[in-house]
Amino acid sequence: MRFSAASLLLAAAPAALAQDLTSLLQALNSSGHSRLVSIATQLESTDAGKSVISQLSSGSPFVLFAPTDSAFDSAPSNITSNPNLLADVVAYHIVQGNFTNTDTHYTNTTLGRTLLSDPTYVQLEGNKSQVVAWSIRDDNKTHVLNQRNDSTVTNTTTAGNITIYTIDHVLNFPESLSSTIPADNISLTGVETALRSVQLSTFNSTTNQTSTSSLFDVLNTELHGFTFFAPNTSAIQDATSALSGLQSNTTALQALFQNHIINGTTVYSPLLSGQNYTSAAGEPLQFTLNGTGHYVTSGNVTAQIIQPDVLLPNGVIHVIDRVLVNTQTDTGAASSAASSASSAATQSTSATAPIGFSATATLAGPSGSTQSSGSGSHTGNAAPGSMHTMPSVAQVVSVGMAVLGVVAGGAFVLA
Ligand SMILES: *[C@@H]1O[C@H](CO)[C@@H](O)[C@H](O)[C@H]1NC(C)=O
Ligand SMILES: *[C@@H]1O[C@H](CO)[C@@H](O)[C@H](O)[C@H]1NC(C)=O
Ligand SMILES: *[C@@H]1O[C@H](CO)[C@@H](O)[C@H](O)[C@H]1NC(C)=O
Ligand SMILES: *[C@@H]1O[C@H](CO)[C@@H](O)[C@H](O)[C@H]1NC(C)=O
Ligand SMILES: *[C@@H]1O[C@H](CO)[C@@H](O)[C@H](O)[C@H]1NC(C)=O
Ligand SMILES: *[C@@H]1O[C@H](CO)[C@@H](O)[C@H](O)[C@H]1NC(C)=O
Ligand SMILES: *[C@@H]1O[C@H](CO)[C@@H](O)[C@H](O)[C@H]1NC(C)=O
Ligand SMILES: *[C@@H]1O[C@H](CO)[C@@H](O)[C@H](O)[C@H]1NC(C)=O
Ligand SMILES: *[C@@H]1O[C@H](CO)[C@@H](O)[C@H](O)[C@H]1NC(C)=O
Ligand SMILES: *[C@@H]1O[C@H](CO)[C@@H](O)[C@H](O)[C@H]1NC(C)=O
Ligand SMILES: *[C@@H]1O[C@H](CO)[C@@H](O)[C@H](O)[C@H]1NC(C)=O
Ligand SMILES: CC(=O)N[C@H]1CO[C@H](CO)[C@@H](O)[C@@H]1O
Repeated sequence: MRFSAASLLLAAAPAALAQDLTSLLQALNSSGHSRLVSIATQLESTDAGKSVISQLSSGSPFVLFAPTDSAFDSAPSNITSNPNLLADVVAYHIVQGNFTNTDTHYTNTTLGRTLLSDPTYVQLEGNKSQVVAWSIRDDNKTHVLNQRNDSTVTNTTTAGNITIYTIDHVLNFPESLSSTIPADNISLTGVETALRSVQLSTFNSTTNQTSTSSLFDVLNTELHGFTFFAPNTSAIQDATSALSGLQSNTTALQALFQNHIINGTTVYSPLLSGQNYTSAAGEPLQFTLNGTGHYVTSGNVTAQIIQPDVLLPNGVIHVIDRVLVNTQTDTGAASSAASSASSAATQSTSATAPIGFSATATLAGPSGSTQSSGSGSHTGNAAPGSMHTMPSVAQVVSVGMAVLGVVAGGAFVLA
């Protein structure tokens, strides 16, 4: 019987932890998670695995996304064969905090911080650990966002302070911008082309050398902690004339795209509500939430966030429906925002509830009368079937053709 293998694990655990671990393993076993129970035993073979088990059994509240046995059967085989990867995978299924009675329907996306902090997979500011995002859809089911397979919670139970969400797939970690763009069915290929054409000089204080990389490479690998308001491909196409007007002005194009970025801070959607941030160009970014949705304003352009919380290893994207055509800059404000972001990042915070919960709880008010309806075809993450799944080959080809059209028009070809 699988559970007897786990008694080896229990024997190795400190007595104080053993009781919490026993009740957790029993709960998992009786809810049919025998693979997860045996994986817990496997975790004892590595330091990273032991650390995950000891945090989980510390008595602190957690939400454990518990994949079913068949979810493990259909997961890539390297997950279970590589003990270090396995520890990271389990860590990504453990969310810190008690999420009961924390009603987050106001933004319709709930995010919690996991135990996954391995720098191979996570490069957020201040070495923060990665988050999981989920949403309750019209089918009344909890769907985990940004997954290759639609992943839903099929049962909920508790063991001590741990809430167990049975899930029908093993969750995958957020992938880099370059891997995320082709997998995204809301279409960011237009903005990829644009970002690749905008060069940015960066000063490396270790080597004292200035080097040039494209804004795409900066977001893909160089920045640790950022928020990018990414216009979708049709927004880029709608702005073709404004963008072609700037094509010979490198400074203006740089400013325009930096006005879509918060440098140094990963701001998930619940934290946007009612807040102001400074863009990487030093201009104010303002956010509003009303009955039709979530909006961002820069200069005189307001765009709607149509897919929030596309998670990346080193930041987050919110997909928007218009280009924020603002070429204003304020370099002083930009560098002071970046330096306060880096000092804020080092302050440790304990994750005990959904991210942004206090902000949204205040905004939602007692009656919840201003709750976002998130209706229409543009609900992004909140809409069924709009998740981060692989588009069909036909979709990829048609988007590719559309982008080629924009490029052939010369909008992003810098002299
Ligand atoms: C849900 O979990 C409870 C408690 O472990 C268990 O009794 C029940 O059979 C489970 N239901 C399903 C559909 O798996
Ligand atoms: C659950 O958490 C509460 C408060 O955080 C704590 O007092 C209690 O001991 C914990 N329970 C277990 C079984 O660890
Ligand atoms: C979801 O729950 C609501 C309220 O309980 C109910 O009216 C609705 O029919 C449910 N929808 C589905 C698809 O079960
Ligand atoms: C979470 O907190 C609520 C009180 O807000 C408490 O009733 C519940 O038992 C806690 N859940 C767990 C799993 O600790
Ligand atoms: C700066 O240069 C050093 C040495 O080449 C390199 O390790 C480091 O990653 C660079 N920093 C950035 C931010 O590119
Ligand atoms: C970089 O410049 C600073 C200040 O001018 C100097 O203290 C430091 O030694 C230089 N580092 C390198 C690697 O040249
Ligand atoms: C380029 O754009 C910047 C910022 O909008 C503006 O100040 C500057 O005059 C422009 N340069 C040219 C040559 O048009
Ligand atoms: C955001 O900026 C607007 C306009 O400057 C201001 O009215 C508002 O009070 C600011 N909000 C916050 C939370 O600072
Ligand atoms: C972010 O801020 C840092 C520190 O001021 C700066 O070196 C870097 O160029 C900025 N990146 C972007 C994309 O603006
Ligand atoms: C919400 O705000 C947007 C942008 O300001 C506006 O276009 C829209 O009409 C507003 N919706 C409601 C219901 O107030
Ligand atoms: C927005 O501002 C730009 C430059 O400041 C101006 O050219 C444009 O006409 C303005 N657009 C609207 C809709 O006000
Ligand atoms: C658009 C959408 O999915 N809205 C959902 C937001 O969450 C509530 C439940 O909290 C659902 O009832 C809505 O359908």
